[in-house]
Amino acid sequence: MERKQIEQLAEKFIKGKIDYPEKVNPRVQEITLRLLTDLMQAINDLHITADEYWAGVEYFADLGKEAGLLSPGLGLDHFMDLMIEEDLQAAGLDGGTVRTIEGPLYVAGAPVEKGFARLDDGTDLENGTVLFMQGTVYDEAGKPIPNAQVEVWHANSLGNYSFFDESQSEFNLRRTIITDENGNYGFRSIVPLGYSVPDDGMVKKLLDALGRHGHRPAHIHFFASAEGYRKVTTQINIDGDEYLWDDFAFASREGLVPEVKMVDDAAQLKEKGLDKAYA
Ligand code: MBD
Ligand code: FE
Repeated sequence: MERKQIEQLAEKFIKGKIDYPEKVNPRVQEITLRLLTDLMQAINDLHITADEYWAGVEYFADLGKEAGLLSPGLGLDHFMDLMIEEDLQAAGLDGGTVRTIEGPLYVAGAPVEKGFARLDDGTDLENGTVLFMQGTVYDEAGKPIPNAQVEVWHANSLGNYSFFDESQSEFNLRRTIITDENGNYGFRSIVPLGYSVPDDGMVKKLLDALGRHGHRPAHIHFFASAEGYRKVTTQINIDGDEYLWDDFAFASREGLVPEVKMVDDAAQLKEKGLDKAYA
């Protein structure tokens, strides 16, 4: 089909029949028109058969709640990060901790603690290695920010997240930590295992057809926010993971892989500078 005809059809389908002009959202209209045009063009160019087309419709019907997992798997979450960074750079607002994707597994409403928190409920200690992390929230000038919110969430030693894995207690491995008067936060938890997409799911099905794995390296998610500041969405990765630079979600980034220090007993924490954890 000619390009002109495809454009005319898309225009007709989206703008040719408007029954309630007062309800039209021009932005939704513009985006839908563009996506429909591009989709019809792809069907034309690739000679997508009717069977293939309907298999695609069925795929999306079955995808359901896994849409939030398809997006990172196709690299679109990371792409959105790069788009946001372009805008921030243009506005002269770049710098600071590098951002990376939120992923689909954040849950709001985690318990709030001041300064230091224990994230794990203690049930995963046979499989888990105890982990301490501490840090400071700084402004662009390097001044610590007291009372900043550090929201932390991560998977257990099997790579599963509370709420999505009903075998875990509510808000296990999820906390909001308010930085102390020096802008510091710290927490005790267990070392997570990298998440993998469900074996029986629709995302796995597509990844299989693309010859790709569906594993993430072990990681911990963060939102850091404070009044008068932009919120940053980021993660850290646990160094040494086999998928560290082979993330199915393309979210590993330079600057987000802190040094891991191994200790044998609590007394060594202080020697290694983990004073928050020792306290
Ligand atoms: C995760 O834990 C995650 O962080 C992402 C991006 C996708 C799926 C699971
Ligand atoms: Fe995650």
